Amino acid sequence: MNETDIKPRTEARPKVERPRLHKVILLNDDFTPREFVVKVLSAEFQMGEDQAHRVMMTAHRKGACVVAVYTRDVAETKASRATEAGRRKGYPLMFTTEPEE
Ligand code: TYC
Repeated sequence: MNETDIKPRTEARPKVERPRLHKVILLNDDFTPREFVVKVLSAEFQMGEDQAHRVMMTAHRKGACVVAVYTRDVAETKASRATEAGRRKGYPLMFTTEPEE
């Protein structure tokens, strides 16, 4: 076989797909103080104060706001940690996750 011959592929090459990303969603409630929501968003989602404030206000006005997207494990861990931070203070603050389309 010289250099120009093409060697047929012998190994199977299964189609790989990128893992689906999952959204972390912040839900509004009537009790959690706004400043506390901003603090949790900054701490858990590495957001600047301004962006955290915009996300909080969007959830406050519309009922919910997408915070960020991650692989499923990371999204679920961050949503649990952020929800737990509110629960420790006795607030009903809630973060959920759902797969992107
Ligand atoms: N609605 C809350 C209040 O008026 C503030 C708030 C905003 C709570 C966003 C949750 O996801 C939230 N104190």
